[in-house]
Amino acid sequence: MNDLASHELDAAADAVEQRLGISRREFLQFCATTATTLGLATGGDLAIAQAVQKAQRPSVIWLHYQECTGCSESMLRAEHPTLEKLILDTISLDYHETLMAAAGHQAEAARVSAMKQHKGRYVLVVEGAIPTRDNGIYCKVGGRTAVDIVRECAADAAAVIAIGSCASWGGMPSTDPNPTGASGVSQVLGKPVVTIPGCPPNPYNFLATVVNFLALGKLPEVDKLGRPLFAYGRVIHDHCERRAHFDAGRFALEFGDDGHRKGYCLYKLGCKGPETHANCSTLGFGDVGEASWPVACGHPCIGCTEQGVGFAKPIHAVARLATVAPTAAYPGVAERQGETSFAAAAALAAIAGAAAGATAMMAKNLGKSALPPAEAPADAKPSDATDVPPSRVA
Ligand code: FSX
Ligand code: SF4
Ligand code: F3S
Repeated sequence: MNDLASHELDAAADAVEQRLGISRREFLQFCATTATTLGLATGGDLAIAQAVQKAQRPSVIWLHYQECTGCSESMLRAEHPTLEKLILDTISLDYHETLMAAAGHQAEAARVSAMKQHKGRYVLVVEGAIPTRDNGIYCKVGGRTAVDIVRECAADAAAVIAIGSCASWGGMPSTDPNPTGASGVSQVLGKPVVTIPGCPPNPYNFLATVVNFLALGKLPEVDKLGRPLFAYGRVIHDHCERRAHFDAGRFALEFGDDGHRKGYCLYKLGCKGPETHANCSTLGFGDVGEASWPVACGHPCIGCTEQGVGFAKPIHAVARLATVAPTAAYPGVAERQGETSFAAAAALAAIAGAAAGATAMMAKNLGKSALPPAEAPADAKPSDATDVPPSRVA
C-alpha cells in the first residue's frame, strides 16, 4: 500500500473511532478481513474503510413476515457490540417493525416516506417467508398482504436481500404441508434476489454483503440460489474441524457415547455438513469466537442453509455426500488419474483455507472471549484420500 492510501486508511479509522468508539485496531482488522473474505484485490480494505466511514448511508427498509425474528436477534444480540454498531451505523435503518419506535399509521408513513425520498437507491431486506395461498391473506400489515407490500417495496429498490432461510425459500414455515403457501422472496417477485440463508443466518454474512454493496456499488457474486459465494461457496464438510475423524472412519454413533465425547464425526448421527453450503465452521456464531457453531457444540448440522435439507430431511437421516473434496484445512495427497491435479487441489484448498482463516480471525478478534484452539486428537492424521470409500461411511 502506498503512503497516500495508508494515510487515507488511517483517516477513515480515526473517523470511525471517534464516531463509533470502535478502536482503530479492531476497525482496521475488520476492513482487512472483510476484504479478504470478499476476495477483493489490493486496496479492498481502503474501499471498505471509506464506505463504512461515509456519512451517506444507504436507506434500508426491513420487512418481517412469517418468522421468529431470529435473524434480527442474531445481529443485535452480539456479545461484543462491534457488529451491532457496524451494522446500525453502516446503514440507515428507516423501517424495521421490531426496532422502530413508531407504530401503526406512523410506521407505515415512515416506510412510504423512505421509499419516496430514496427511490431507486434504498436496499430492501426481507426477513421471513411470505404466505401466498388464498391471495396471501395469512399475513397482513396495515390491512395489506405481505405479497402486496413486498412487491411494492421491491419495485423501486436498488437491491433486494432475503435474509434467513424463511425469506430465501420459505424455510421452516414452508414445511410440508405448507398450509399458508409460505414462499421465498424470489418466488413472490418472480426474479432472483440475493439470499443469506440460515436459521438464523450468520450476521457477518449479511454485513459483508452490505459492505460489498457500499464499497463496490454492486452485490457480491452469487450461486444459482442467490447465495453469496464468499460465504456459501463450499459445503461445511470441506472445512469442518471434525473432518479428520470422518476421513479416518471415527464416528459418534449415539449422543453421549464414547465417540461423541471424544469429538468424533457426527455423520452417523445425521450431520448434513456434506450437503450443506455455508461457512459456519470457519466463522462461528454469536460474536464469541471459535467453537460457536452447531457441530462444535456436539450437535449435527441440520442443513438450515440448504433448501430441501433443513426442515425437510429428518435430523437423524444420513446426508448425501454431495462433494467430498479435500478439506480447506489440508490438501488431499492422493490424486485420481485423469481428474484434478494435486497442484489444483492444493491451490484450491489453500485459497479456501486463507479465506476461512481470515473469517475465523475476524470472529475471533471482534469477540473478546475467543478460546484457544482445540488440541488435535493424538491419533488424528491427515487424510490420504480425496474421496471416501463407501465402507468408511456406511
Ligand atoms: Fe427465525 Fe428469521 Fe429462522 Fe426464519 O431467521 S431464525 S425462523 S430463518 O426468518 O427469524
Ligand atoms: Fe463435520 Fe458433519 Fe462432515 Fe462430520 S459429517 S466432518 S461433523 S460436517
Ligand atoms: Fe445451520 Fe448447519 Fe450452520 S444447522 S447454522 S448450516 S452448521
